[in-house]
Order: sequence, then C-alpha cells, then structure tokens
Amino acid sequence: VELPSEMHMSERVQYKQPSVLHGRSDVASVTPWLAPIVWKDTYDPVVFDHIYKNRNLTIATTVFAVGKYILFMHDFLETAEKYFMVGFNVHYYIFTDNPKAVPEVKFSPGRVKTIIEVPGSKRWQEISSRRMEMIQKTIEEHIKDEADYIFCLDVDTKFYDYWGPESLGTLVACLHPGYYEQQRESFPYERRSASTAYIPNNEGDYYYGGAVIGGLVGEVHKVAKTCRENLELDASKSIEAAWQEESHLNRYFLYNKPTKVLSPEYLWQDFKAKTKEIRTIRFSQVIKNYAEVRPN
Ligand code: UD2
Repeated sequence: VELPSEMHMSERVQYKQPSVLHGRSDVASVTPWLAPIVWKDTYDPVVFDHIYKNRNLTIATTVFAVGKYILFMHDFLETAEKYFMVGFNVHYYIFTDNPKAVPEVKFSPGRVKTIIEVPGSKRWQEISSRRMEMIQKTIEEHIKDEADYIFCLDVDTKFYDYWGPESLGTLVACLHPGYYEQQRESFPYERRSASTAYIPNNEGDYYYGGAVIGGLVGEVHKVAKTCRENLELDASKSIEAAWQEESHLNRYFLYNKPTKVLSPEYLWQDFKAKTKEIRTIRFSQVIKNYAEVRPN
C-alpha cells in the first residue's frame, strides 16, 4: 500500500481558502518541534478526506477487555462504528480472557474484528501494562501485514464525535485531559531515578494519556517494544512506575517526539466539564466504579 507520504489530493476539490493571518488563537496548534496539535477548526476535514480516502488504507485498532472490562466493549464498538475512521478499513483486534462474551455489533463494510484470547490477572496494573507486550507480539505476528496505521485505545470509553484521518501520522500521542493546563513539575511522571521511566522535574513537554497511542504500525511497534523492555527491566528491580505503562510511554515520547499530538478532544473524561477551548468531545472515558470493575 502506498502511504500518504506526500499530501497529494485529487484536483478540483472545493474547500474554504486557508488563511495565513487568521486561525485559532486560544490554543497552541503546533509543538516546539513543529508537530501539529490537532484541535477542531485547525484543519479542514474536506481536505483530509481527499488526501486519505481512496488509498485503501487499513487502520488496526487494538482494544483490551480483561475481566469485567468486557462490559464496556459493546458501547466502545457501537460508537466506534458511528464515529471512528468512518469510510476507512478498520481491523479491530480485541484482546480478552472471555472471547464468548464479545458482543455482536454490526460493522460497516470494510470493518472486521479478530479476537485474541489473553490470560486474566488479579492485578489491574498488570493488565494495563501487559498490553505493551501483547501489542508488540500481535504487530509482529499479524498486524504488520494487515494494516498501515494503528491506534491502541482504552475500552472504558465512548466516541461522541468524528475521529478521522486528521489523526493519522507517523507517531501520534494524545494529551491527557487532566494535565494539559498544568506545569511540568506537577505532571505525574515517574520521579524515581531508579526507574527506566524517570523524568526529572525540569524536563517534559506534555503529559500524554496511555489510553491513545497511534501511528504507522512500525513506529508503534517500537513504542510497544521499548516500553515492554523497560517495564520488564523495572520489574526485575521490583519497581513499578507511578502510572505503569503510561509513565513509560511519557518517557518514550519525551525522547522520541510524536509527529502529531491530538488535543484532549480525542481523550476526554465524562466526569469533567467541558472547558472553553474544547469545541467538541470526540472520545471520552466513561465514568466507572473502580471498586466494581477492577479485579482488586
Ligand atoms: C489510565 C490511562 C490508561 C492506562 C492506566 C495506567 C487514560 C485516560 N487512562 O487510566 O490508559 O495508562 O491509567 O494505569 O489515559 N483493563 C482491562 N481489565 C482490567 C483493567 C484494565 O481490560 O481489569 C484494560 C482496559 O482496556 C482499560 C485499560 O486496560 O481501558 C486501562 O486501564 P484503566 O482504564 O483501569 O486505567 P485508568 O482508568 O486508571
């Protein structure tokens, strides 16, 4: 498959003239390394559709539902069918310890699922962290030949608005909705230097959420492999980073800068009131009773 390395589009498409003088001024829409930060009204969906459609791209989407988290799968899939990468080939890879309980949701043409059985666990920290190992392995065994781009998403979520090709890039991270207004010193990075996820107080760009990782399949493979190795190195020294794989991910993105950063429109939390810069919520964590859904 030819990847959209250049922004080639079909001719004679009508869209609004872009302005070099006017744009959103209430938010930053580029990082200091000139990666776009994607907010509504910083891009034109018509332009994106014409660049990315008709390339027969497949977007792999990994989602884990171990233990009681299977309850979230129905709404995740149903809302993804309505809003996520509409018009693209999407291959869902569903990791669960209970394949029979995966709900039947009607998929649009070009969208398929593969169910992968994984062991259960008594510790939620382990379930969340072991995703890296399984993503790495599944990319090596299947996804590298079956998809162009990949998104790894949390399951205790719903889509509320369109999430399309504007989100595609070589290496894609998403701002965590809880920390985008804060100073780096108060980010919940891992602060113990003995951990491979360590980030000192005077470093750090943003705090990225572990619920959304994306990019070209080969790039996300590097993320998963590195985080998995570092999680294992830490474990061999009996260290568990503050926010498990999310801490390792933040460390990875500090030294391997994402080429595209998704705004918190792409990762909100249902309990949070919308702030003025959030013009739409596309994807959000549902409210969950931790005591009920986690194994301990
Ligand atoms: C945060 C992150 C999450 C992850 C976690 C690290 C956000 C918004 N969330 O959320 O991505 O980095 O911290 O600790 O960035 N899971 C199961 N069964 C379980 C527990 C977890 O399947 O019993 C899976 C499931 O896909 C879930 C994901 O692991 O969506 C993350 O776990 P979580 O939602 O409990 O993590 P949370 O809400 O603390």
